Amino acid sequence: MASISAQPYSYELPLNGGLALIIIDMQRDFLEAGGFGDALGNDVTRLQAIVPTLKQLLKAFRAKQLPIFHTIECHQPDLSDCPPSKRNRGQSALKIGDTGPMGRILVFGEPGNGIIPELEPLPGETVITKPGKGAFYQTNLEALLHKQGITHLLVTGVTTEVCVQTTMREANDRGFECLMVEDATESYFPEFKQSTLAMMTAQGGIIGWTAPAANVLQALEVLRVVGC
Ligand code: C5J
Repeated sequence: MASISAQPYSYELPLNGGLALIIIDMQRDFLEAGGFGDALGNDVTRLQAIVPTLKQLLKAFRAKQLPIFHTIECHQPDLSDCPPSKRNRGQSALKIGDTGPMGRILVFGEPGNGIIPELEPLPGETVITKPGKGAFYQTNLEALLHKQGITHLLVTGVTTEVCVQTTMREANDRGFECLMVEDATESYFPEFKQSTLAMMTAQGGIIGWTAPAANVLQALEVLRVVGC
């Protein structure tokens, strides 16, 4: 085992290829003006801060040919997978399915729904399209992880307290050992990010671990040295 220095205590990495990186919803809809996050009244520029860190993690995982999963929050063009409760929630001028400056809000295939160009998935990386906040809801993510023998997940992306937290809780309930990378996740609300990190690790890591990307990258380097 190799260890990541983490909260609330060291996170042991498997040496048998059981580790994956999951990047949640790094989409134009959440990071750019004119998308879903903006329509809800958020300062979307805050989320840009984690892009360089995610690029570093992607580079390290790609170099070691470790599995990478990207997710996209999206709905079918006919909105058949979008419950009215989700579409009607809030009082924004633009709702899911309405046409904004980047195409229809949160609809699969629209320009605004894609992953930002800096983090574009490469061939061979898995892209999970999900209609909910959690990446396990109405997707084949769990089956794919089991099929690839993945037991440990490094969880990143946006937004910390919504889709990232929901996914980590879902993964934890399914028996995956999860670590949220502190500076590879961001929220429109800094206080919600901090609270989420604290909630994950409270009570001896009731949901999992957290650590900065530097600690993760250092541990991945050791993995290379021991030949994994
Ligand atoms: C939200 C997400 N916030 N990716 N989605 O609606 O966190």
